[in-house]
Amino acid sequence: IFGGRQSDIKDQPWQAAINVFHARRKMHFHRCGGVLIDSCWVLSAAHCFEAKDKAEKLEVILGRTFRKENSSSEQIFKVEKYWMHEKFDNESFDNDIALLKLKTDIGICAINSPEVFPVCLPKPDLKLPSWTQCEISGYGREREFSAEYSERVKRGYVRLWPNERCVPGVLSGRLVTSNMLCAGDTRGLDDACKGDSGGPLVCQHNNSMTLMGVISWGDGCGQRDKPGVYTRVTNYISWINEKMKASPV
Ligand code: 4AZ
Repeated sequence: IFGGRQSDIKDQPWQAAINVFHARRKMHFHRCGGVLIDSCWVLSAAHCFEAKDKAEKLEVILGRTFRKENSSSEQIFKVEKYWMHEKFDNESFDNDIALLKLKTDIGICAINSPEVFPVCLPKPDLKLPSWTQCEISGYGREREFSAEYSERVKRGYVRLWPNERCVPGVLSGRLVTSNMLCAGDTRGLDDACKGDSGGPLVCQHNNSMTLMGVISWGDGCGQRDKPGVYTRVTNYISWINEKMKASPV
């Protein structure tokens, strides 16, 4: 997260860190953020994965404030299977969404606690007003060209941009589709950055924190008058439900 502030996982208990095992180096590395939406289900971005990434190499960490430090509140899971959206386009990042199913032998995966708790999904027709203030979070870079990801989870505040302003002209000419939404701070303060992808954009609605976006892409991080681009979660509610129904825990 560019800008923003250091946070505690209790303030974003749905935040996940997705790590990938590197065989040659015998270590896990941070790959992306994710969002806990149900005990055994984590949403992320499709561009975080490549066809060659085997589910067995993935690890999902919940409940950690410090990215590389063990904590008594953490819950770590292997991934049984994951799905990238069938229509994900690696050029435009259209349909940049993926769903991970956590591994369990007992029908329960994540257990709710102050540090681990699923976010609400919106109804498909939920439209929030332009400039609604929402929250982003993640363990990603604090500056576009930092060498390292953040050691600690951060959060930032961004506002939802009107669709009319979410156009190639403000994003270095890159295509923007109706499956994307823009959010940012016109002052170029808080923004998502590399390593935050797959993580949450949540907005308060009816007193629940509701997942409106999945961090997807942008032109750099925290540049003035350039929003971050997010996968528009309301467009994928049936996709998510179909995947979950087809693969019961
Ligand atoms: C990235 O590289 C990335 N400023 C994600 C989000 C943003 C920029 C880059 C938004 O994953």
